Amino acid sequence: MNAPPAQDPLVATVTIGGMHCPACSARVTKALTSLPGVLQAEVSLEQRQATVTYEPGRITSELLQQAVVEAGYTVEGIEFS
Ligand SMILES: [Cu+2]
Repeated sequence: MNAPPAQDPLVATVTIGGMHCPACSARVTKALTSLPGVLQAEVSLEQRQATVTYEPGRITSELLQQAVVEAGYTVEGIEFS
């Protein structure tokens, strides 16, 4: 048997303002995936949302917001599910 699995990853949905084109969404994707603890970030330009999969306990709304703002965009809402 393999080692016991780590805790199940969690998902946050971030609504982002200021994205206009695929280069924008790529920039946001890169900013989010570079956060320690983030496993995956899928950014939808059309829906203006990022779906962020992360390891429990390693991500806060402040960290998500900071990454997006530093990339040059705004956060309009964050939902943890
Ligand atoms: Cu753009």
